Order: sequence, then C-alpha cells, then structure tokens
Amino acid sequence: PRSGSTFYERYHSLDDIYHWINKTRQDNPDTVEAILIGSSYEKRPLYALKLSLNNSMNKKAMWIDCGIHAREWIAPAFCLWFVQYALSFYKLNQEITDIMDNMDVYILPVMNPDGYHYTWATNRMWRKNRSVSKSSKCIGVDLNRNFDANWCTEGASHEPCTEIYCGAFPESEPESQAVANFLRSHKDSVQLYLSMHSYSQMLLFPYSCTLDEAENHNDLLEMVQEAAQLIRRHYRNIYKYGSGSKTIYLAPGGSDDWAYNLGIKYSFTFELQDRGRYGFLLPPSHISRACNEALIAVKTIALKVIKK
Ligand code: ING
Ligand code: ZN
Repeated sequence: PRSGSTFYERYHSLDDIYHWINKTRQDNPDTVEAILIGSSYEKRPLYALKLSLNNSMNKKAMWIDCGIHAREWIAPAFCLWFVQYALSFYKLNQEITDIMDNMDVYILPVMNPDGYHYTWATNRMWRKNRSVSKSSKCIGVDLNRNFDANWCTEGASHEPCTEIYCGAFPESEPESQAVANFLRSHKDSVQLYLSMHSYSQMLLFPYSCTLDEAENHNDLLEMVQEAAQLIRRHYRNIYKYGSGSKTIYLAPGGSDDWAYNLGIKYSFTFELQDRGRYGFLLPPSHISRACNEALIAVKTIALKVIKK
C-alpha cells in the first residue's frame, strides 16, 4: 500500500471486501445490515448492505450498485467510500444527514464478484461475468446487456465471444437476476437507482436502449446538470451528462433502463474518472478525488429526489 493512504484510498481484493462487509456490519449493528440477495455464477454470495441511520418507518430508499463490470475498480472503491462517508458524517454533514433521515440506502459493493476476482487473479482487463456458455468456448456475459430493456437489440451482441454479449435470454445470469428480483420486491420504497461504472466522466440516465426520450427527461437532465456544475466548481473537473443513447452510445439491456421501466423514475449510470489517461487503471492516488466527485453527484441527486 502507498504510504499515507487510508483503507478507502486503496483498491481491495474480493476477500478483503467480504471481510470489510462483515466488519462494517459488526461495528454498526444498529444501522447496517448485510442482505444476501443471491449468488454469482461461481456461487459467491452477493451481499447488499442496508444503511438505515434513522429508524423511522415507511422510509423511502435508494439503491447503489458498483462493479457490474469487473475491470472498473473505481466503482467498488466508491461503494466502500460512500458507506464509510455516510456512517462517519451522519450528524456532521447536513446533506448526508438530510439524505439518511429520509432514505434508507441499499449498497451492492460488487455486483460481479466472479469477474472482479478474475481481474485480480488472471486478467486485469476482464469486463463480463464468468458464466460458461452452452454454445461457445468463450466465457462471460455482459451483465449490463442482460436486463430486460430492449434486450439484445442494436448495441449488444448474441455472440458469446464479444465484450457486449447479452446472454442467452434476459436475466439469464444469476447476478442480474438477483438485482432484478431485489428491486422488483422493493420497488414501492426504492425511488432512486444508481449504477457505478468507469471510465469517461459522465452522468447518464435513460434511455440507453432507444433514442426515445424518457417521460421525465427534463427532470433527469436538470439533476445531472446541477451535479456536473457542482463537480466543476468544487474540483474543476468536467463531467458530460445526458441520456445514455445520445451521450455515449446505444446500449440495450442496461440496468438503469430496466430499473426505470420497472417504475424507479430516478435512475442513473455514473461513469467515474478518468477520461482515458489511465482508463480502467486509475491509480490509487486518484481514488479520493474520483469518489468525492461522485459523492457530490449522489448527494445532489438524492436531495432533489427527496424534495420531489
Ligand atoms: N459503460 C456502460 C456500458 O455498459 C451504459 C454504458 C450505461 C450502457 C447505461 C447501458 C446503460 O457500456 C461502461 N463503461 O461500461
Ligand atoms: Zn461499465
């Protein structure tokens, strides 16, 4: 580890993250719960943390998942960062206090544990999960093409050897199915869906699976615009923003589009640092900046959702 860096300013192996989940739960028994939402193709557990800092009933909730793509290491780092920040700054920072007083937060730190483990052990640039195909020697499904939102139309592929393989059918993968099942059973409380990726510095919202505009497009646009402005003011860093299909590319089967169509009307995908200098290999010394930028955006959007 880099001398002088804290736990949250380093990247962590999957084993370390499982230990961190357990320790965080044990150290905060009144506020943190670990919920087993399913397991991966290789049978690793998928734990979501539930942060509930003010035990009033009928609270709304937000969901954050990180690490749907294995090589995007800054994403799991952000999920850990967010949990640590919320637990440490509740009652100290007005914004996080307002958020946690009005919302429970579900956090899935590593949605693709098999892929994440593979990037540590074997191939740092792996993107997909590690499921074995019946029809091909190639391994892995792109979990962000596996949801049931214009599934496997333009922007995804039926070919297992590509990086954007959509899988055999929607929710064919245990990881996407676990998230979809959890959100289906919590859709009455979850108002805000956030999915963390890297890289390219973008704040995206539906749709990615079609060029059509979402019904509340202007609302969503206003939220990410304000978030991007605040990031620019505080950190002098530029984030693009807009609907996925018009800002980056057509991409069907993504989790944010699916969550949106489920009825979670505030649904976003963030692409964290950087814009390509290091790409997926963002050095640990950049973690704190990258996470603080994303944190501003999460706070800005969550506070706007609360006021709706
Ligand atoms: N980008 C996303 C991807 O899965 C995306 C872009 C966002 C697609 C929202 C679909 C929905 O390709 C990265 N870097 O993975
Ligand atoms: Zn990604």
